[in-house]
Amino acid sequence: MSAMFDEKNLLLYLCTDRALARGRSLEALVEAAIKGGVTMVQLREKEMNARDFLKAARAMRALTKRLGVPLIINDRVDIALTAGADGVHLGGGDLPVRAARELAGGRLFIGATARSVEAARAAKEAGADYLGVGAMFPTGTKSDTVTIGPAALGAIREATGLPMVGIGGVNEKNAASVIRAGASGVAVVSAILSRDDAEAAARAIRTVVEDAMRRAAESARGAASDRFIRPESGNPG
Ligand code: TZP
Ligand code: MG
Repeated sequence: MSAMFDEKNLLLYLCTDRALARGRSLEALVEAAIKGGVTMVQLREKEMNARDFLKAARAMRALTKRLGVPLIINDRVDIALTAGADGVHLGGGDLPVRAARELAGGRLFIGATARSVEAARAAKEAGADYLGVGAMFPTGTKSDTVTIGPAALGAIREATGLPMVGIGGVNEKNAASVIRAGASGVAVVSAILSRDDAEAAARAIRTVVEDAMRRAAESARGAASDRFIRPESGNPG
């Protein structure tokens, strides 16, 4: 586990997809999204060679540093380390979490994709700081994924206690259900980047997520005080 990982970073996690920028500059879109309330950015480049990916990572590093938001690199530990990113996100076809941890030591946060309790336990054991769990809902952004839904995330949270985001088809209308299931936040691609106004889109999701977090905390406090009161139910006062 890296010393500096803060679960609050996961509140609204933007994953990039250059195809959705539709001619707009990805950096400008990311900047707008951060202004709207994005708390962490993952640079996700599936089409670039290593040189171009490194160049893009350095540009995104400069931007996110200026705006005070952590940067995660998708798939590539070497690029994350070279660009001075804060973390790396690893899926099934990438370096295993344990190997990435050996390479990076405490220099990177490590996020891992998990769709099952078994995979999530293995990622935790190997040293992952957080999990990306999905797909929550059907998505057109990634073809090789299955919809597992918020309840599966709840089971993974229960089993591991690790900080986690729900990803896949998340938008302002369904983000609250992901938080209620136990997520620390939501990871979003198209519901921010495919919108005409990325700042407003991010702000709308951030508001929903914070509201759902507040309600979840209130109901947890309510449940705790119920437990405290119940044994005294015979109390005449
Ligand atoms: N991993 C699981 S689903 C997904 C990724 C990268 C795509 C999420 O994109 P969107 O547009 O937020 O559904
Ligand atoms: Mg990957």
